[in-house]
Amino acid sequence: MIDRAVTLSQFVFQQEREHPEASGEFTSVLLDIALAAKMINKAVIRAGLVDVLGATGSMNVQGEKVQKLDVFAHDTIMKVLGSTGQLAVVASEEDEGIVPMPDGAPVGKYVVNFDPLDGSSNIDANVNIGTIFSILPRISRKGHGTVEDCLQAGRRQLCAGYILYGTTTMLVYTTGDGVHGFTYEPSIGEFLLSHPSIRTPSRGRIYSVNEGNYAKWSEGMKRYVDWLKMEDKVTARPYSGRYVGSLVADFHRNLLYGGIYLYPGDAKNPNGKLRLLYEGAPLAFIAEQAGGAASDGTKRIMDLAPSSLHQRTPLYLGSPEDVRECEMFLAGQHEAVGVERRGC
Ligand code: P6P
Repeated sequence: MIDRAVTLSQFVFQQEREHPEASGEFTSVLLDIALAAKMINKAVIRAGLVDVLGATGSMNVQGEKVQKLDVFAHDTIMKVLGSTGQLAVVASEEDEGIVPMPDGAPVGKYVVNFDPLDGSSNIDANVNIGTIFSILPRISRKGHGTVEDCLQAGRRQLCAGYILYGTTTMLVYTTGDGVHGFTYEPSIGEFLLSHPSIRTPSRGRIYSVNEGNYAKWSEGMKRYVDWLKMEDKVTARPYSGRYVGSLVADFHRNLLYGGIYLYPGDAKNPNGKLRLLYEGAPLAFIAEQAGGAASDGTKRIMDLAPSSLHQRTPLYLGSPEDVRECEMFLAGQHEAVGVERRGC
């Protein structure tokens, strides 16, 4: 129960006071990301109006260049983060390589990996989209940051979070001390604490996957999803299928309600579609901090050491009992699941 309005800044500084052991120095990086999120939010919620406002070609009524929203989001985050002096290097899903700090700008000791606007293809349908970010410590000693600074396992993250843009825009993050959600109040330009200490149910009743790929799935994956859809009161099946096609929206709903998000590898793409650095690792940190789990089907996502910036990974994310059962099906141990669930 929240008895008073607490802003994101007040909350993070309060956390710092309560946990003197936490350096918390990256707080200003988190608050800079929140600033960029407010700027992106303003553009995202107006995106549908650009045509209505009579944008002609690539210029809108204010005479501004109308950018693709994901490019705008990327540029906005780069503009805000590039001048803070806190970062050594950033990596964006929108850029092929790493982006060092501008020449002459101070080089700091943190690294940010981010997906500036995940699910942006949904914007024209007014479906929620999101920004996903990770803050890590640099490991290189001096000078500009390096690609190795970005290619660290998820367990090295100091902070991970996402912003979910929509009629209600939310920022959800963890620094390893639980997961906390803030709802944006545009009239005062603040993210206000609305979901302190989010815990995800140990088991859900929702599965989120693109079943259009069914024919390309492994036998274990097919068997798991078929099993979820079978009628069985003892094991609370069938589950409900809920798939927005926007990872941050699907993940956020399942985080609160319980359930599992699945993006498997398949015959065509053995490592699936989603990126380890920009999607898997940050959401895995959040899932685990909320009591959930995140796997690539056999291994913990947080333990995977990326070998390239845009490396993809199969992703099974959400309620721990659901993720574990999924792993058992993928490993061909599905008979054990039936026995386990009945407790016999
Ligand atoms: P598919 C959006 O393009 C995205 O990266 C995620 O936000 C979303 O969950 C997934 O891809 C949807 O992919 O193949 O189901 O359209």
